[in-house]
Amino acid sequence: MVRVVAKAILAVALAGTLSLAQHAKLQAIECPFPEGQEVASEAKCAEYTACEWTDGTCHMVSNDVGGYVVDGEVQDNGRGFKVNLKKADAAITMFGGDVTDLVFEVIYHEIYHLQIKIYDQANARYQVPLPLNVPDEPVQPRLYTVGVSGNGNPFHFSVTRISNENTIFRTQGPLTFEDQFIQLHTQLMSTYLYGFGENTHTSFRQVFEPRTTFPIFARDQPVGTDPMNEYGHHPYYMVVEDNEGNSNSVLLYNSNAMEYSTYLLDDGTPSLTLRTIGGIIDLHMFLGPHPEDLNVQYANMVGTPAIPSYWSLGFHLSRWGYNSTDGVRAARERMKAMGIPQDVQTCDIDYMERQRDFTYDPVNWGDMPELIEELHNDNIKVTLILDPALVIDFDNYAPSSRGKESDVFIKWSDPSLVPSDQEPGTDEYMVGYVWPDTKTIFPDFLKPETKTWWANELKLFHEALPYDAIWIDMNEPANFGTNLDKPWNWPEGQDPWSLTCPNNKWDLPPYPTMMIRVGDNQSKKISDHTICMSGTQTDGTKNYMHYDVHSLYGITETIATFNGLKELFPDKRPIVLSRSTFPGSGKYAVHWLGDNTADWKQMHMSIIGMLDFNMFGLPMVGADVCGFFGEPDLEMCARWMQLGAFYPFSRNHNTMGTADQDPGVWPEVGQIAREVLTLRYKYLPYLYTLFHHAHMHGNSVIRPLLNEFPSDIPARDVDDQFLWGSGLMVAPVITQGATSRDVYFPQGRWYDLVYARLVATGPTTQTVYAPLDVIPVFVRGGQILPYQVPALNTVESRKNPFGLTIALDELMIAQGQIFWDDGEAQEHVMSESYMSSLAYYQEELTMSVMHGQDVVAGINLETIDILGFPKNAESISVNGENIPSSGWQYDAAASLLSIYISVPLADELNVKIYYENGL
Ligand code: MIG
Repeated sequence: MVRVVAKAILAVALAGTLSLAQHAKLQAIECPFPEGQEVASEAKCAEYTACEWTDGTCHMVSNDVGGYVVDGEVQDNGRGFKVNLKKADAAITMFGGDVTDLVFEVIYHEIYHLQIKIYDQANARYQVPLPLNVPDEPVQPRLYTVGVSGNGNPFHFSVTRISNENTIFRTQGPLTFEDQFIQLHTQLMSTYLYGFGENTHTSFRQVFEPRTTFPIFARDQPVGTDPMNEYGHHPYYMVVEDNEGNSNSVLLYNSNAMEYSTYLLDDGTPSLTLRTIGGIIDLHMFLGPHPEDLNVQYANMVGTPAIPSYWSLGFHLSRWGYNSTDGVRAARERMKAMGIPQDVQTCDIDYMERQRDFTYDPVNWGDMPELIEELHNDNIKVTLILDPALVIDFDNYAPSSRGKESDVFIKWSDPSLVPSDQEPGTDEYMVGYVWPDTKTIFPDFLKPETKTWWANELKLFHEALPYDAIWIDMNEPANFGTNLDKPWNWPEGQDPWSLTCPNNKWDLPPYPTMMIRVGDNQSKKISDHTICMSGTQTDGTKNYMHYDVHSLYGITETIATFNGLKELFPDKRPIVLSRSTFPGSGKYAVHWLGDNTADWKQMHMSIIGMLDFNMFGLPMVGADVCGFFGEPDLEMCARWMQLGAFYPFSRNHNTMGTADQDPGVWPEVGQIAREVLTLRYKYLPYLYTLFHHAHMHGNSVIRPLLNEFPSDIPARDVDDQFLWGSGLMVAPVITQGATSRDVYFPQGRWYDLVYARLVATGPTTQTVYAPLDVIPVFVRGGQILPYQVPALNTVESRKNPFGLTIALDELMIAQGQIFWDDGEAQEHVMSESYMSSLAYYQEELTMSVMHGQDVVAGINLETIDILGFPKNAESISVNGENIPSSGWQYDAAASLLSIYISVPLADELNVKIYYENGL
């Protein structure tokens, strides 16, 4: 193929007819049936003119008949180019409503970033109304070229990496662009495909054989192992292209219900089908070239992650069903009795009066203000849950009546849709039913008035209960019993009722995606367990169908809550824990991975979820430690506490009606939790430094091995181990009864974090001993990790002296950084933050302080552990002066040199070690 770099356009003339081989290849491009692929038959296939039955498969007709034809010459506009497309044959369709005239538009953004849009020439269609960060002017040079077929030819396009001619995107078969069904197929460079969420995939690497399809649409769907769409909407994937680890990533910026399929063509070519049932095709492609570069590039476009307040990196304890303030006190007492570190106590919906937001139960939680005060005096922060649905009780419930005054609730898109049995006096609001015992309405968080009203409610609530953080649940949004006779929790004795959605194009789309067939979709509808797609929302300028903006509910509520807390605590970082997320949520939110079960398989899946969300630019993530549903036994909870100690967001949480599972419940788990959380607290300065990089640059915090070792082929399949940044590798035991596990060590030296001994020099796989009280954690040679003497909470630990873990590589070199600030200031002012860089080279450690000396006043650096030091030192000087020989210790068995000093962290430091080199 010829590459035309100058115009960046490659005209590919496709032959009018396809060869037999091409036909065979295209048979893999499945024709999708709304009822599911099980119904495939020749007769069924014949119902769709866009489909063809050959050799027992129903597949899309070939591109020259079924797709679009390039209609005119390419128009270059300096920023990229456009070309018009025309439907090849109007008679060929899946569900009708084909858009006849399309625009294919390429927009160059950064050296590594381009955007490709395909949209209706004549009529504006819905587009995601949340802005992305793209440069005003395109940046040169470009790592890519885009090729599109020439005038009059069947439309296809490709994107090529210039440096090595890797074709990172090459459409295959026909493009389908109908009002409510858009489908695009591309071939991929390899099957090293990662990402897409939020869903239930059971391996980090996606599966191509057998063909696998997953839905994407925000939904209150607990974790399981079948392909299911869960709480968030992240149509973003990454492919590692070749042995060198060149990688690209692609976001389909579209919020409609979707699904994607991964499969192999008959000749083995890895392929991907993307389907969405609204909006436009809006692809953002990134060229890395390496996975961690992609993380940075993507995060910069959607917004880099929030820097969490320091205390939120501490341990959180939670459960649904403490049932009273005394229930909380008892759990807190168990933590104290066992000496288990804790920073946050969370209260779930059982604190509320009749499960109404902004209230607390006067009977069992009557002394909640006192409880919060006690916790605060104990250095514990308090997180309270809120649900989006508010009760319709305008006379007795002020938040709703104020909301009505400001007109903040979601309405039916047309007055004729208001059901005749809807609660009187609810105007055109869409009425549903969730946790409270009366019907509810749903705030429209896209609307500016809603944000103001919500901020005010948060403020009034804080006057009653001085919380520190807000947890927003049920924001897919969840509604109970939609389209069914009545919600499962409908009050006894009342006539059955439920929110029932109309039969129109929004609530009964021709292709509702596979989501209606998976999980607990009882009504087999897209509106199942949520509100009707026929709702209307507005951002003040435009109106939107809920059909289009459904998956934005979570992010818009997150932003409203974040900004509300910002006003409430002008000098503090807001902490908002959200269940539903969308690209860009990481800038505001903490995320937990939803309703999991106390199950070993799900413990493993939590690592996958955590890796996914780091890709999605939301590194402050974790799963419910010890499982939400079900009851863990001692062993499982011990293992999960160990793994959870390395989740960025570390919280033990549990459902209603189950036995307590906080670590203090079992003395043995309590002991294990104390040890492992103490280890976490010790290395919080390292974790915090990683979050600083995430916030400033968009880096991941939790990394899959492939981000650090992109050309290491075995590392690409590892998803039961993960890294903290580039320095620490966690290999948790997630198998029942195991007392050891195999660990894959990529290239380099790896030391045991606790025992400071060299364990492996990779690449190698080794079996590591891990009895119940041990979680294998390794420091990577070449890294310096800052730490701080731990304490029972971060208020205390932040006052303690620092230390350094220096892990030497083969060349006896190591480096690192320390970031520090007051841990909660809203503005992340660099000049007021402490940053030092650490370099160890030729037996000399230098710490250079860049800025922020004031913020570390009074904190000393006291211990320096050098791992992999060959023999004892003869003398050691600190800032040019020899220290007495009592100032260090050498453990020959571990090859560990420990140096004891006491110098202000604010000062420059030089430590020089003299030892007899050689024999
Ligand atoms: O329908 O607030 O995912 O963490 O404990 C259940 C009660 C509602 C779901 C959340 C879970 C929380 C629970 N909530």
